[in-house]
Amino acid sequence: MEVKRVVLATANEGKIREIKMMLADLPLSIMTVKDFPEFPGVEEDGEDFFANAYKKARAVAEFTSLPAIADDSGLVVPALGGWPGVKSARFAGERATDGENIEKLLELMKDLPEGERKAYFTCVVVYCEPAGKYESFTGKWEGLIIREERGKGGFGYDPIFFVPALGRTAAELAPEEKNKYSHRGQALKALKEHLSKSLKFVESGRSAAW
Ligand code: ITT
Repeated sequence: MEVKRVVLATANEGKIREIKMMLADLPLSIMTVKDFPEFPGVEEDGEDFFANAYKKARAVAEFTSLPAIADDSGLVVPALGGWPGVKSARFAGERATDGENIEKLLELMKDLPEGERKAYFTCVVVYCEPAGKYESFTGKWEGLIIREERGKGGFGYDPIFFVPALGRTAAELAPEEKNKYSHRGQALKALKEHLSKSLKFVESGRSAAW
């Protein structure tokens, strides 16, 4: 089977690892924006996750003339009015590290009782072809924000995101396990079904999208 190229419109290593693992068994050659150092980047000024994901996927597909996959995701804490939300990556500042973002969130939540520590991760994945045709896929993962970090896996807010049904934080899950339950895993599962169908379609010689 011919291998098709796609470009991941993300520079986040944690996302890249998880997306590559989820799509590993498709006949795809997966590149990232890092393979296009002259790509100027995208300002993430959208009002919601979809707007940012679409903007990233569209810009990379146009720039590279290849199909692109973007992920916009974040942690939503209803007791904080939805924060950090679309600002999750830069919650503690423009170049904030995961540790600084966690520290800021824990400080803001320090007086919140257990009943108000519910949170969820959300993810919108957009797949966009160079001509502009696109599809989007979503996922949501519910949990609780605990008071101290637990676990070394994953990235971002994973060490403080506790999943009651699993009895562990997202950072205590093996990578395959995180992909099985996570917001990103759910969105990518739907993308994968979509891509599997399109790849079969291409194999039968009826589409020029790739
Ligand atoms: P790109 O725009 O290059 O994809 P980014 O990190 O700036 O990378 P986002 O704007 O989508 O991406 O921000 C997502 C942030 O939400 C991410 O940096 C984490 O802080 C948090 N996040 C998203 N998914 C997560 C996950 O699975 N585990 C932990 N934190 C996550």
